[in-house]
Amino acid sequence: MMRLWFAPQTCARVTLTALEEIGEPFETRLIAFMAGDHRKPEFLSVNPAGKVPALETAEGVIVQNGAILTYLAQVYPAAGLLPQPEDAAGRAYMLAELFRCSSDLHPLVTRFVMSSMMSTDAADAPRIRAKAAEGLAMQLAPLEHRLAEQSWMLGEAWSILDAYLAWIWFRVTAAGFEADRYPSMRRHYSAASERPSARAALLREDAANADLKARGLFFTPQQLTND
Ligand SMILES: N[C@@H](CCC(=O)N[C@@H](CS)C(=O)NCC(=O)O)C(=O)O
Repeated sequence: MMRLWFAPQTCARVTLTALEEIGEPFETRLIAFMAGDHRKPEFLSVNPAGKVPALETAEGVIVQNGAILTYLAQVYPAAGLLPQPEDAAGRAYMLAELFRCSSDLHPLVTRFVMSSMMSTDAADAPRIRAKAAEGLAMQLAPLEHRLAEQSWMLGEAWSILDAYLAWIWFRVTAAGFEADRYPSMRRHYSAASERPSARAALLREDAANADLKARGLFFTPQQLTND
């Protein structure tokens, strides 16, 4: 059985949603950041980079959301996580959308949400946050435009990229990013959150949050910002 190492509210939500969409049984292991689990030997032996998500499979540990999602999409094609074009250009187009989430948007999310952790000088935080907001606005504008024309990231069919974008939107809006200027992103977020796999993933996060709360290790997205 696959085992996902995850933490609630993090980008591991995307992999969690993918596993729920597949519908095969899987185990989860909670990483409590506030307890420093991500720097402890048990987790570092799974992912030496100390980051979630990490997915243990029969074929070994797979890390990086982008790699995990392409792996799951190929191993479980019936789940329809990602299109599987056979031509090089079609595949490149699909991967570009995946990398847009993992390589362009996610680093901006981190800088926007946790700007005080991006410099040794706390006084830099407002500038880092403002610059990240600028980058987010630039990256989200074409997506807003696209989602005004079509239901999902890749057209009229849902893909796991929609769960990725929904997580990005959740993270930045919880940290105060201006949402009103993006009506199509808001519509997309609501639709993506209604998906049964997204609801199931959130239920797992709720259970993890209850565990963290009981241990005094819970934090809200807002507590991680500079606000
Ligand atoms: N590029 C990685 C990023 C993973 C990542 O940064 N995960 C965060 C949570 S959203 C994390 O585990 N941070 C802890 C750390 O960097 O120490 C991926 O897409 O999987």
